[in-house]
Amino acid sequence: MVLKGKKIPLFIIASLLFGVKTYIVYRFMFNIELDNVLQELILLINPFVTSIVFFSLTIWFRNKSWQITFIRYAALIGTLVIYFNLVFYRSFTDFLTIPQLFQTSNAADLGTSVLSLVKLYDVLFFADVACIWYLSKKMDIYEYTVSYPKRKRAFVLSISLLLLSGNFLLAEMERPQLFTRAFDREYLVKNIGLFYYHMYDAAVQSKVKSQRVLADGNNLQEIKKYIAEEIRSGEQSELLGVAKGRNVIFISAESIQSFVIQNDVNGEEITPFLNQLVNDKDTYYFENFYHQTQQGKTSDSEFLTENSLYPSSRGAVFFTHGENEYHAMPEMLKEKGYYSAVFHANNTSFWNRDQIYTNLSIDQFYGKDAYEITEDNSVGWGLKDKPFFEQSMEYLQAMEQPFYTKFITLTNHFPFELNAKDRSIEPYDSNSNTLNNYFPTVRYTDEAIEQFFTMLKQTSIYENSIIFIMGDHDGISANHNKAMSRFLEVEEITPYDYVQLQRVPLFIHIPGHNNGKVISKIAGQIDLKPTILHMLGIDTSNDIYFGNDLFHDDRKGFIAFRNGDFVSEEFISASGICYERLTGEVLQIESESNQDTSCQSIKEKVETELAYSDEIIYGDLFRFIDFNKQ
Ligand code: GP9
Ligand code: MN
Repeated sequence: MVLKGKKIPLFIIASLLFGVKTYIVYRFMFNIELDNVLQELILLINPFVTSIVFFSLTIWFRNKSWQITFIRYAALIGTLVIYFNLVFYRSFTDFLTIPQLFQTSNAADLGTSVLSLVKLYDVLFFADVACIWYLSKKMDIYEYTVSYPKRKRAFVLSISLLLLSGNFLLAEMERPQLFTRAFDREYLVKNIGLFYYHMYDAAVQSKVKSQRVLADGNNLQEIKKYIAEEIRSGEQSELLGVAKGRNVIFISAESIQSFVIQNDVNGEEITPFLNQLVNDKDTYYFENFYHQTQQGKTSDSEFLTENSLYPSSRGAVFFTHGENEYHAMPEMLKEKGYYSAVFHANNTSFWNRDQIYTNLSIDQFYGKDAYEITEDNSVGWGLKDKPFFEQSMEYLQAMEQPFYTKFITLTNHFPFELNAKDRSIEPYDSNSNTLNNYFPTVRYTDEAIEQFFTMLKQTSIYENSIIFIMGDHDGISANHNKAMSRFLEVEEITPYDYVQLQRVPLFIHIPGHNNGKVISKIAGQIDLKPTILHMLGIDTSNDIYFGNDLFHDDRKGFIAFRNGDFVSEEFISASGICYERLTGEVLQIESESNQDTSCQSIKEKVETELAYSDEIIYGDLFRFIDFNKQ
């Protein structure tokens, strides 16, 4: 390539190619929300600024073949970083974090899921890399290398750093305190690009690691004071002791979202059994119950439920802080004579469960090896839910009572595979196979839960138990918004709709109770620990947790999401927009005004609360407390 008689240096050609590619990925393959021209501009310049900064490092090599090797590998590694993020994004609508790279024990189990995320046209991603490698072998590439004098090298470096500062300055203008309030990875990637986001993530990682070493128990007083004043003041459960001495059967229903409840597809009911429970006299159904999970998905929902602490904003807390001291529900129940067990027909090391369950004081984990798994009785991720419950019954019947048990279903997991003979309803018809196939697997799980109830009723366990059914997290990510808007018959999925789609069902079934109803108050996974313990009549006054008893009116009034968004009785705050919760009306857009908004005061509480929970976990602060001696 020649411009005005001069050859354009290879590092500039590589920067341009890589910049264009990165921009295309940011703009068209990641679903990044752009609200104004400044955001568009930042997203456009960032890929080129980043490429120039990295590829121009090559001029510091005096040896020309090193220059070429550097450019080749920089292009290859850079492309792999983008590509891995893209594959991850297709499933989770999120970006990779360092802790996730170390969750290797999960990787082996992800087989079919990952394959369905890789597309044939992905080879195009590597086109510029192949080009650079090919050219550098075939043509006389040395003519395209440079040997600048020192002053010129310093000049190029200053220019690239100046460009970078310009990018960061614009980012800071667009999003003040971007780095200090960085709950939201999309904001980071949008403003500083994927590569600086990864560097930032690495810096956060080392900070988190040092926090445990430096922690002492001093901050616990402040945290306890916050909990006493803001969360628990005057807490008095209406249903205190309603299930005293009973067994607990907790069903964690994989990927079931509330939008399927009392809804139909192709004219067929999706969840006939759960719908029946909505109106059942022994059942409380929470229609505005939100999952609060992040990158740790099912494991985050378990963490929230057992501890009433928030999961990590990056990675899965089950992995990153699996060795911490906890004061989890199974431990508190053990003190009251309960035996605890988890049933889940997957590898026991998935999500590091085998390790953290011991720390949570769970007595027994019936994993994959406890089940008879054949080709015929499995699909997708493994043992189908119906044989899973059938085979679990034997263990359950032999268990000493009272027990606390958790059943984690699996069939309704992405990519929602199901053999035709197990299908009771047909898939939906839209441009998203994920959404289409979701409905038959949801129905399958609904039937499996119904059969489980039937089996329980044939034993004396049923009458002596309290049964919880909870959706662990969403199953349909924002990548399927288009198909989802078609199904829900709305024009588009706004940030408000997206938050509302994070509702998952919560049923509390108390055989013989006769006072059940549908409850519309907002609720979340953080609330389960105090709710369950109080229903069993167990005192929690010495405990440290961030949720509220769901059968108590004077609650703290908001459900916080890990990215700093929240839902309150009145408002929903999402993507910098404050909405009225019941109508979805936009009340204020954060970037357009600095005035105090109705959402603002709650937002501050949300951030304080998330920070306190992080402090406990990162500092492993419970090691400084003897909960029995307070
Ligand atoms: C894995 C199962 C699914 O054991 O719990 O995990 P998810 O991908 O939903 O977090
Ligand atoms: Mn799950």
